[in-house]
Amino acid sequence: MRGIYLVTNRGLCRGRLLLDVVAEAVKGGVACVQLREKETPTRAFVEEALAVKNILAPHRIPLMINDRIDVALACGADGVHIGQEDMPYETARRLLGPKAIIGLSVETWEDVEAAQKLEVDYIGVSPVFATPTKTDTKEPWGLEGLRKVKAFSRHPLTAIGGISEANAREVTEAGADCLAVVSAICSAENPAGATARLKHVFDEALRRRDRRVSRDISF
Ligand code: TZP
Ligand code: MG
Repeated sequence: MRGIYLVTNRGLCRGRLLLDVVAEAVKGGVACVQLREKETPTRAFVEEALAVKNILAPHRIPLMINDRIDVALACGADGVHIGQEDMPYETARRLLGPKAIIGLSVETWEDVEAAQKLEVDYIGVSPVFATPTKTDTKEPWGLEGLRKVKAFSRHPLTAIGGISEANAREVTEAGADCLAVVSAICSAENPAGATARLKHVFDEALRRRDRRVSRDISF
C-alpha cells in the first residue's frame, strides 16, 4: 500500500461530518483510511465504522481501525493499527487472521528492531515531526531518523506526525511509503483538494525515488 493515508479526528473536521470529510478524501484519491476514535462509545464506533466502510468499499480503499480489534471484527474492517501499548501484535494477528492488514507504531529504535521479527504489514514511524494533534508522543524521528529506519527495516513505512503539503516531498524522499495525515485533510478548507495535492506531491517524489533506486541497482 502506497499513498495518502487519512487518520480521522472528528474534532478537527471544523464542524463538518466525519463521513463527509472521508467522502471528500476519497474524491481526492486517498489510499487508506484509519478510523481513530478515542472517546466514542463502542456501539457508535461500530456504526461509524460500518458507515465509513460503505463509503470506502466500492473504491476498494482499505478501512483500518485504530487499536480496537473488537470494532475491526464487528465491522469487517480490512485491518487494525496498533501502538506499543495496545494489544500485542501476535494476539491481534491470531484474532484477525492472516489476511488482515496490521500496522504497528514505532516510537523508538528498540521498537523498530523488535518489529523486524513481526509479520506486520507496515510500521508507523511516529511522530516524524512534533504535532499539536498528538502531544503525548516520544522524540520526533525527523527526516534523518526516517531515513535510518528506511535503511534498516524490512517493512513498508507509514510516516505520521506533522505531515503537510509543505514537507510531503522530503518525507517521501526520506523513505515513507505512505503519508499518514490528520489535520492536513480533516482541517483543510477543501479536504478533496488537499488530498489530491498531497497525493500529487507524494506520487512525484515516489517516482523520483524509484528512479533513483533502479539507477543505483543498474550501476
Ligand atoms: N500518531 C502520531 S502523530 C499523530 C498520531 C495519530 C497525529 C498526526 O496528526 P497531524 O495533524 O497529521 O500532525
Ligand atoms: Mg493506540
